[in-house]
Amino acid sequence: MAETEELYKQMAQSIIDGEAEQAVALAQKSIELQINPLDTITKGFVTGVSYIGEQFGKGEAFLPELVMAGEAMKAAIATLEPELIKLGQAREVLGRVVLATVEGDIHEIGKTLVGTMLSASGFEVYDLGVDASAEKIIGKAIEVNADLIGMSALLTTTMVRQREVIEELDKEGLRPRIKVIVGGAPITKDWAEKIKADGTSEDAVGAVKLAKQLLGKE
Ligand code: B12
Repeated sequence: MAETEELYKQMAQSIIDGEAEQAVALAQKSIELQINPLDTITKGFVTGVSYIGEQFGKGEAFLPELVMAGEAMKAAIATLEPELIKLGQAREVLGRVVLATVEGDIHEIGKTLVGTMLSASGFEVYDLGVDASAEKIIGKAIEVNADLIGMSALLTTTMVRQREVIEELDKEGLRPRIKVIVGGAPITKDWAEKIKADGTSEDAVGAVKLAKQLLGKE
């Protein structure tokens, strides 16, 4: 529908402009129009955040713009969260997941989205937030008797932390009982295999599918 396409464009633009209020208003409008919140995120808001990321990479956008875009993105996703939760119809607890962005990395938007989708699908999620050390992640996994650890890394300099956590888990004999999934913009299947993770996915819907597969809950 042309109207929906136009709305997606406005959503992307609100992120590019770092206009959190506008982003929230557009997210609310999408709810009124009963657009699938996952489409709103991927076809609308993510387009904007990807664009600003590219511009930043090319030196054509600067840190304050990145920060504003990040804030607008967070506000939009927070508005959509109740709708995302409605999407999943969790009836039983599928497993316990410890989720975190690795040490040295403060990107939280994708990780939080993965957490919301996992919760909505029936997983019990312990979200440790950002900049989480290996010790903190493993300690929590032991404490809550986790079935799965999910680690997000958005920087090429922090993705190595995922390997450190996996090595430490191996050393402590906690695998294969605890499965590990990794994700974030720079994470590839090759990387996941190389560090002996149990899998990766490039989006939140795929992360839920993967988690279910690994825990035999499909
Ligand atoms: C927003 C943003 C920020 C915001 C973050 C705000 C916040 N509260 O999270 C702020 C401004 C803080 C920021 C800071 C920095 N950033 Co930044 N940032 C971005 C940007 C534009 C978007 C990230 C995002 O939110 N995407 C939207 C979400 C929905 O997507 P996602 O995170 O990829 O998550 C999805 C998947 O990856 C997957 N997924 C994610 N996690 C997980 C986990 C699991 C287990 C699984 C299975 C799947 C999964 O599912 C998610 C949902 O679909 C990216 C560009 C990009 N294209 O990624 C740059 C980017 C990641 N940043 C970059 C840089 C360089 C920085 C800074 C170093 C800049 C600086 N000079 O200070 C700092 C680093 C600070 C730090 N120590 O972490 C670079 C990284 C380059 C590199 N190769 O390492 C990028 C790629 C921009 C660029 N092109 O240069 N950033």
